[in-house]
Amino acid sequence: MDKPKISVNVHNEWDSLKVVLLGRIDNAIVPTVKDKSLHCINYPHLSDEVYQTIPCGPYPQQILEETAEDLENFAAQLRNLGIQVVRPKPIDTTRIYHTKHWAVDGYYTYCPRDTILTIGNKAIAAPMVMRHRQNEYQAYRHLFSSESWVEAPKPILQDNMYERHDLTRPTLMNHEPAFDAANVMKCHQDIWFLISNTGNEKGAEWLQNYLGSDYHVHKIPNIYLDMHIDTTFIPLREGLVCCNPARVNRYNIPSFLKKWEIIYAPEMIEQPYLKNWGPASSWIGMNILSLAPDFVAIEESQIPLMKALKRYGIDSMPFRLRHARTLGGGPHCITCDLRREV
Ligand code: DAV
Repeated sequence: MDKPKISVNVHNEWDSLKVVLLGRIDNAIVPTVKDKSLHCINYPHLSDEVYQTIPCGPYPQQILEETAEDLENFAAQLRNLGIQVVRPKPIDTTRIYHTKHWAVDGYYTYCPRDTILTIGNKAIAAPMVMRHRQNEYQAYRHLFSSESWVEAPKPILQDNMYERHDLTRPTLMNHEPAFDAANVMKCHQDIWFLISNTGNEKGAEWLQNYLGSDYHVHKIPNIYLDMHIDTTFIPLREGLVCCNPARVNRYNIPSFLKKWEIIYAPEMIEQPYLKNWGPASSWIGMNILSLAPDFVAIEESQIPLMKALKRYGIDSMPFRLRHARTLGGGPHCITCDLRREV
């Protein structure tokens, strides 16, 4: 018999976590089809020549094995807290996925956050910006009933959607709605949407239109152009947000955050990582997952950040995630909250 489907209930980033989706490392690869989408999204700063030399295919065996172990241990820690943990179905990332316009292989299911956006009682399969990830949602579909499942229209993603001549502007163009789910933070009716290489204006407008007038999608342009919102803003509870001090300051802070109390993240503790395998910066260390308004899951080496949070009454559950930077995913990225309760 099929497992019962998850009934989604998520209104913010901090209510008490009851059910969580945790990624898998099985079959993770860096795509071998080195097209313009992979270049402009994951490696915009690399020249054409250097881009052609980046490693691709399966991650080194040690990275895969240690990450599988870290994820199992993290799942056990979460279950010990009474949180239900569900996992993606392994997908064949080497299979070629094609549309009329292009053909690519896959990537991974290590970061469900990138692909699935839960708001209210819906799980939205995002209109992914990288061709290699357009089919990734298949790994998650089985978890949800048809009432809770929503698929955003798939963008066509022709070559003119990507442009990396001027890196002071997003490399993702605005011809059609496209965004990764990890560009979004949820704070009740206020939805924060980072305009960046992984989310465009039309994407924010599609989301606003889909959610309707009960919600306000706040576009956040000109703060961080690279990938995803969750190394820049981490809302911790109503009125308290952790910000990246290298990107956010009192001059560029979005006006809807003016009344919020801000914790500027302390300097990150650098994790060892394999250069050129992944697109993440050292700020992946501030990518934390709230378990409750006063309790977060955090990568174990980030002790200064744990101390900074403690001053605001927030305790930490440290856990091991040795290859967060190489794989481009910390605690927030590798999870997706499916149920939170007050
Ligand atoms: O700045 O390190 C990481 C992407 C997280 N999903 C950064 C982006």
